[in-house]
Amino acid sequence: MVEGEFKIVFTGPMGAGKTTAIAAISDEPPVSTDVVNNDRVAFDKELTTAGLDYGHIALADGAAVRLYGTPGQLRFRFMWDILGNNAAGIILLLDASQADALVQLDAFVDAFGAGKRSPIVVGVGRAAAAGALPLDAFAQRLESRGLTLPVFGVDVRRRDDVLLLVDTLLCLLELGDRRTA
Ligand SMILES: Nc1nc2c(ncn2[C@@H]2O[C@H](COP(=O)(O)OP(=O)(O)OP(=O)(O)O)[C@@H](O)[C@H]2O)c(=O)[nH]1
Ligand SMILES: [Mg+2]
Repeated sequence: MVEGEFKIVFTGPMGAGKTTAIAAISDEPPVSTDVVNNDRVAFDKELTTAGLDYGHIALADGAAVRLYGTPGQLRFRFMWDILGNNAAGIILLLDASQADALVQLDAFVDAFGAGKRSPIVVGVGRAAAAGALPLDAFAQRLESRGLTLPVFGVDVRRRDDVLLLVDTLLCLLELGDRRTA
């Protein structure tokens, strides 16, 4: 059983679904800092996060989870460090239909300490889209770097899918606690 309060950070490139994922599970409507997206070339959607997302959930097992979302755009890179500071764990969201998804995987894993500072769980969206990279490609890329991180196919619009990522992260945290106890 997991107890206490946890800070979890959702990160990943623009359009991967960080804001959507937090909205899908937060007990209250999340705080959002989305502004009009002026970079429709990078990702064609109406809004983009300029500061952070914030939501929270109380889990049945007694854990209170604070959910933070980073911006995806590189010009807000400084927010990754601010939000990643003191995070218990990281949920990295990627979009399998983007050609550079594996490059993004490397970049975000490195930016958040490659799982050495805090555990990372990877959620891959749009895996069923035409031309999407297979899930195995993400796991293999990590393995080729000597990293074993859980990789799940998710639809960030679905509460259960996002909760699976959170629960997996909490399990990893509990395991880490036991190993150091
Ligand atoms: N059709 C479809 N839409 C999806 C899927 N997964 C996510 N989306 C949509 O993709 C968009 C993701 O946008 P956001 O949640 O703003 O993404 P973000 O990661 O917060 O992006 P930034 O804040 O700009 O970095 C939302 O409109 C989701 O509804 C999917 O599997 N299929
Ligand atoms: Mg966002």
